[in-house]
Amino acid sequence: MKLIIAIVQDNDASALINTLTDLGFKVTKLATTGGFLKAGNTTLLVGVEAEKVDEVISQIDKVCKTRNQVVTTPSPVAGSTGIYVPYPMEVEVGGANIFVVDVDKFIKI
Ligand code: 2BA
Repeated sequence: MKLIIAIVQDNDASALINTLTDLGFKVTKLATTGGFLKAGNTTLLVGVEAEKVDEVISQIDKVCKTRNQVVTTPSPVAGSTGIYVPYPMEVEVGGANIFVVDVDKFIKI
């Protein structure tokens, strides 16, 4: 058995959960926060048999879209002045970041 950990954007989460559950996959949704943007994202846990991993990844690929997001970081005008101005920077946030890990044991009681 494998555990798919997929970090997706909040905007795609509902559609992806619906798609996966309609196909019979079991999904757990976690409300998470990205370390860089400090913005909310969604982490999905999907436990599946090894032969189903590719099917889940292909559904994630179909639903989740890459988007550009502007993040404003304070940037020093000059090192010695101590004055900071907002500095907009565009980052591309992935459709999904996916980890697939081996499950030693799955117990349902
Ligand atoms: P965040 O950490 O908020 O990152 C959002 C986006 O900001 C990233 O998109 C990336 O394009 C950019 N970014 C992240 N760290 C950066 C840095 N040090 N310098 C410049 N740009 C940076 P994604 O790579 O698609 O990541 C989306 C979200 O997936 C991340 O949100 C984080 O929550 C998660 N994630 C990505 N890679 C991960 C990893 N190796 N381990 C754990 N979580 C990860």
